[in-house]
Amino acid sequence: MLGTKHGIHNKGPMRKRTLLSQQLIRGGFVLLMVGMFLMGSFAIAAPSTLLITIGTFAPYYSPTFVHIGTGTPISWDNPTADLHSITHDGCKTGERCAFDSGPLGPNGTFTVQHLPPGSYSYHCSFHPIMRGVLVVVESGSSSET
Ligand SMILES: [Cu+2]
Repeated sequence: MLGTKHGIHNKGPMRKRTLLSQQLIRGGFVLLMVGMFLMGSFAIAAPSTLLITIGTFAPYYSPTFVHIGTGTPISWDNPTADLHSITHDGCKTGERCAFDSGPLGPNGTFTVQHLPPGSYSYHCSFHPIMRGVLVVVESGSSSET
C-alpha cells in the first residue's frame, strides 16, 4: 500500500522531469542538425573545385579575379568553339612558369592543384586580350568576384 502511494506521489515530478528532458533532447537535436548543416556546408566549400568558365566575349575568364585558399583546385572549362589556353604570365616573361594548359579545345577542361600562395596573372596564348588573375592565400577560405 505504502509503495503504491509513493508511486502516485512521484508521478507528478516524474512527468515534469520527462517533459524537461524531452525538451532538452529536442533542443539538442535541433543544435545537432544546425551543426551538421554547418559542418556539411563547410565540408563542401573547402575541397570543392573552383570553376572558371572561358567565354568568347568579356569577361573571357569568368570569374576573372579569383581569391582562393591553398588546397582548392581550380578548373577552367572551355565551352566555346575555339582553342584557348590558360597560361601563367611567368611562362612568357621567362620567370617561373606556374601553369600552362597548352591548347585547350572545345569542351576541354584544365585543372590546377596545389598552387603555392601568391598572385598569378594569366592569359590566353591565342588571344592575349584574355586575361585573368588568381590570388592564392594560405587558408581554406575562397571567394570570387
Ligand atoms: Cu583564347
